[in-house]
Amino acid sequence: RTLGLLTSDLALHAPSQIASAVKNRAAQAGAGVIIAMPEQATQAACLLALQELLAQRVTGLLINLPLEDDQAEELAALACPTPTLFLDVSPTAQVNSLVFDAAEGARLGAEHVLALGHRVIALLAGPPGSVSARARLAGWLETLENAQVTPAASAHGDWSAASGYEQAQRLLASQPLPEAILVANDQMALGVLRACAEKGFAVPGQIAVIGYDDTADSAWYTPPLTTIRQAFKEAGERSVDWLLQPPTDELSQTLLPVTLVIRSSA
Ligand code: IPT
Repeated sequence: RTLGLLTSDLALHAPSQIASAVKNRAAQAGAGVIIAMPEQATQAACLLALQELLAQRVTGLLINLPLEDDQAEELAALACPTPTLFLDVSPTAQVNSLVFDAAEGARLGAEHVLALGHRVIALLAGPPGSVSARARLAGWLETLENAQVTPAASAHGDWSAASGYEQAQRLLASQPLPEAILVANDQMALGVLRACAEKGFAVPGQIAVIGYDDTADSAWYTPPLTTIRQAFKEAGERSVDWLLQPPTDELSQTLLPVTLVIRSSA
């Protein structure tokens, strides 16, 4: 048995940690994993990569690419009857999915900074082309709105630490200075922490910073990062178990819980 993994850029921590868990779990079960990583996130590139995996006779497909509903549905139709599971789609897509609860994660993060008493809150979202990035942003906005707080400033990064650093320059130049920054992933939060340190802003004393992911290194940032935990290892393992023993016929859609991990940055 061989599984195919179609993944976002493995230079990013979250997809690489998922891939690692997938590879390990599959190996335990005596199955191999072939990895395809389309260079561009276009639908044409995704379809091509999927066809290449199918040509290698994979017995199951795991798709960890940010996809709009119609894109995912088109890939699922092409893959049929090979069991296929999507990890980065909206729960509204009519495909088999195993996704983390973005609305809940965003709410936990925003409520945490509100509970700390902060009202001047800046947002650093992920790329607008990512469904998960948009869902996290929507969750923040809804939670802030319920508390009658308007975001003091907002920006979009591309998930990388470099983009977090760049966008933080803008957020940190806004007046009044944000008391807290909600960041859509830990790698961008790493860049934000660096920008704060360079400008002499104490975290969390002057600015609270909260990330999202809880990747394996986030406890080792300075200061250790407060973040939303997505249990990537468990998600990778469950995906493999599902693909090796797919339930019959019915659409299988699982929403995975996330948790707030309080460390020292907020
Ligand atoms: C998502 C991560 O939260 C983000 O940090 C980035 O790595 C992104 O993946 C890459 O596509 S997790 C995904 C399963 C929604």
